[in-house]
Amino acid sequence: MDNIRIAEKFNHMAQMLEFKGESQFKTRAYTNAARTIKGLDEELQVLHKEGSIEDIPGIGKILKSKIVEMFETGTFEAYERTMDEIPAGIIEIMNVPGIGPKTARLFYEKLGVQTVDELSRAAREHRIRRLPRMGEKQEDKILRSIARQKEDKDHGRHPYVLAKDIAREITDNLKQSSDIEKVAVAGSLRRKQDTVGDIDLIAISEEPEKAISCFTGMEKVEEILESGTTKAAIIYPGNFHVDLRIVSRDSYGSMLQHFTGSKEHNIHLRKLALSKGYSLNEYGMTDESTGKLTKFSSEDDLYKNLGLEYLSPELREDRGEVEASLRGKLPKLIERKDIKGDFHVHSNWSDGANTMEELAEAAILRGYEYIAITDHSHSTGVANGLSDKRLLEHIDAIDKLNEKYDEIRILSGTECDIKADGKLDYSNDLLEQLDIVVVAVHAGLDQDRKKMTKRIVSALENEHVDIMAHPTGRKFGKRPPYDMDMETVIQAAKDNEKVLEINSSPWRLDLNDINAKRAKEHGVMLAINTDTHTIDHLDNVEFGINMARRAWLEPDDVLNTMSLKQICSRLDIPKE
Ligand code: DGT
Ligand code: CA
Ligand code: CA
Repeated sequence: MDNIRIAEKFNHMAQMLEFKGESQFKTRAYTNAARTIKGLDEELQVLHKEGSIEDIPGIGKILKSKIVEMFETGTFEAYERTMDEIPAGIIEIMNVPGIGPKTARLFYEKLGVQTVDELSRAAREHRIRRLPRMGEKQEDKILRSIARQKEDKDHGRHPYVLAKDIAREITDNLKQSSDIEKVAVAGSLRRKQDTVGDIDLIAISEEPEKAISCFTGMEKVEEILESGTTKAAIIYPGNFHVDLRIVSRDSYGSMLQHFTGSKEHNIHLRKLALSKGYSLNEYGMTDESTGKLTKFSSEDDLYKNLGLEYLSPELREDRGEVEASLRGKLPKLIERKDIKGDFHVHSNWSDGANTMEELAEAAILRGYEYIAITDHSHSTGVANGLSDKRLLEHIDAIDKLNEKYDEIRILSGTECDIKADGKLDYSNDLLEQLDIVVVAVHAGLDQDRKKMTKRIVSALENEHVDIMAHPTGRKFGKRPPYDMDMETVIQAAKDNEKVLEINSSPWRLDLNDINAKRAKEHGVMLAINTDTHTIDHLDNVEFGINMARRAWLEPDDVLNTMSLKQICSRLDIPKE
């Protein structure tokens, strides 16, 4: 452990003690030591060997013993104990820039706020401004800090689609080795999170060292970070950190489960195991009274032993899945085969690459019953949006095309702009002539929260509107979501019986899992659309399904699992 990390731990300890209301004397000892350590020219490890740690001003016997403890274990006992005493979310609150231990304590004591999410809700509900020394300004500042911190966290993470391709390339490579029996993806990538921090792989091998050198010896490896006897870590092009762990066949299930996570899910499982008298870790389950270790070669067995139904990796986020599994109430998650069509597709009439025919045939190939062609409206000038006149021609062209195909129904649609004032780009008379109206925000994204929310809500109140596309507007690497009140938008969708989109573009994934789950809980239906601009994009539906599964969606929650007949009656579309 290096000086920087040791200093960070001491600073962290000081924060926690201050939160607990311990004496200044105690907290200062830690912050002073941290400052001193940061300023040292030599590593503490070296000073320790020379026996001169205690010569450092401000570091006495007690702190020295903690430093030595950190050399050995990476942490110290008092630190871990204090961590356990404080709700995990509080630590995160103290990490929000501008919020120190005293303020965190105030929020905790007066408002019961224990997580960053709760804090953000309290600010939005204007409960912060009523506290002493707080006001409207502080509330705004807190919300901005939380948003900025979230962006920073996302920074350095990779979109799922890129990580998936890299993982595929590496696993294909490893599978060729005769020393590797099996290789599997774990971590956030297996849970199909929208972004991943690093890639985690697990391999079964009877020759761990050979397996490791096969991994670290791959041609494209840019840097070997670690190369041990059972685990290794490398940097792969694109700044991908990849971890590999080698396991034996008999504990494969335990390892895979552990390194699939999430961390929060694992913590919950460990608590459950403890309540039954077992301790659980990556090697198996140990009977606390006899000390007997049971290993698991499959995840299925592991979950069964805990009295749980098997949990799809997408659900393992500690968002209620363990409780649901205990009650036998897990959702029957949606699958790709449930999808019967797509409601958001662009042709070369606006900014798509393909003709309507090509799109129809690609949809037939995928076994779809319907596809909506939703070209842009005229405000989106850059995307060659359709004028009123061209929209009418678009409708005619689709009518003609429908005469040609028996296998599929082409729905005439639009992706209509919601203008800055909330009005739509086409008149109601025009919208009425379409089978389906998808609306979206494309310009004026920097409106304030109130305006943007109102803008979207007024679009959702239009009787001709069916679906709100990419509701938050985020794009990985390009822009964060625009500022709007999701809760209000979801409620408006509910009140007006509108559908919210899960945009499957791997650069959007919007709604994300959390918002889509919230929408479902409010009784709002979702549509998994691809926003296709070239026929290959139709297969992006896979990424939308990932989000939907992470949001606990079942087929009945998703509009495009309905048959054409059901769609026609729900959307009031003439059958022929
Ligand atoms: P990422 O890489 O940030 O997208 O997220 P994960 O979930 O892949 O996290 P990672 O790579 O740090 O670790 C992989 C899994 O290993 C994680 O999901 C659960 C398990 N794990 C790692 N560290 C801990 C820990 O401190 N406690 C527990 N219970 N599990 C851990
Ligand atoms: Ca990971
Ligand atoms: Ca990792």
